[in-house]
Amino acid sequence: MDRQYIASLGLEPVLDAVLSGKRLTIGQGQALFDCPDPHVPAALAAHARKRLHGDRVHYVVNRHVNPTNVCVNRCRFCAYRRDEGQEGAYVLTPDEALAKLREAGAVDEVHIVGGCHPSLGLDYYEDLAARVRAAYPKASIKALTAVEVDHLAKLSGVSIREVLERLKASGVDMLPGGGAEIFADAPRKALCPEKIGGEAWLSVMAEAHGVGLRTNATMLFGHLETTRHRLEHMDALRRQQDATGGFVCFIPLPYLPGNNPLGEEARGPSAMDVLRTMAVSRLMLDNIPHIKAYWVMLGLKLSQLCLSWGADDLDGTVVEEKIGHEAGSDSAQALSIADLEDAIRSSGFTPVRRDGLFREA
Ligand code: V47
Ligand code: SF4
Repeated sequence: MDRQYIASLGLEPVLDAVLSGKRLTIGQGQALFDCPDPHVPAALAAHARKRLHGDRVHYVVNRHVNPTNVCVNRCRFCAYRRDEGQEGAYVLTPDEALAKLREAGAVDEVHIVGGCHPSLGLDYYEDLAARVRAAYPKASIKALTAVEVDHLAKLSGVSIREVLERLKASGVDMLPGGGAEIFADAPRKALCPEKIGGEAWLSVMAEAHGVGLRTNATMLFGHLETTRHRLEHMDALRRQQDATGGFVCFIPLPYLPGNNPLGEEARGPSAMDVLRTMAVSRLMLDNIPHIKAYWVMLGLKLSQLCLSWGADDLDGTVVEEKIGHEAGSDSAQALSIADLEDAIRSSGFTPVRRDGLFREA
């Protein structure tokens, strides 16, 4: 793709910024969303991705554990939550959670996330994390979103810092990126009015970074938000990253419209919108090292394409996933190491097995 062509689309300043590693403005991000030729953001993101990661694409051998689907919040996009006592509501005992983990065999990452239960306090999660740590001394434990941490602080009557310190002392290495949704007030209030706001989410993450935990960050898109809201979300994350530096990976999550109260009021992003959002994420988030194409929500084939649009991670073997599948994801429940490596190689990249913190495993 030549300079003259990019200049003819008014994007020469964006090209220069990308080539010199200069931070893009929100306006430049908007120009990439609005560019009539989607191959331009693709080519620029591929360049940025190559500079950071060469032809490497990461994956992780992991297992998800969702301790409970009972949740006091009622996010309208959520197909997973249940009220206490409702049919299908469950809480795993730590023994049951450990048994589920053992079924998966050896793993390099354990991902623990669930609902905000009205009475399951911090003790339960400390016990669970400590038992996972004892059973998997070397695995990364990625547990509890900023929303769950905030909920536990309120429920157990302790500060957010204390929750984070106690989780860390029990063996937790990092927090997953969930609960960020979209920071902008208007769509956030319409989607998940009970959930902590964007600023509070960022503040929990800042405290987590402050106690030495690393974290991921997500963005749910393709529902009620505009592309401007997405750019503001990315801008807030990179400013937080400038200040506290603990974000490891950004995960743009496509809204899935199945079995939830929001339903077809929003239809989810098109494949092209997913690809473009991956590319813009890679280009805007100059200080977050990794961009994940989460195959569970995207499907494996679209995730493979994302690798040429800025993503450098496919996530993992996973084994059992509830949040996306209850919302209508028709991707598999699990992939083998061979499946993931084949998917990466057949997309033209070199697979790299990693742990939760992106250390080679
Ligand atoms: O915050 C809920 C999303 C998230 C729907 O950190 C939905 O490595 C699409 O954050 N359509 C939880 N998305 C999952 C999550 C995650 C997943 C994998 C890896 C990591 C990581 C984090 O799931 C929620 C919400 O944004 N979600 N419902 C839905 N209908
Ligand atoms: Fe609860 Fe999380 Fe579902 Fe919101 S997305 S209702 S916080 S389980």
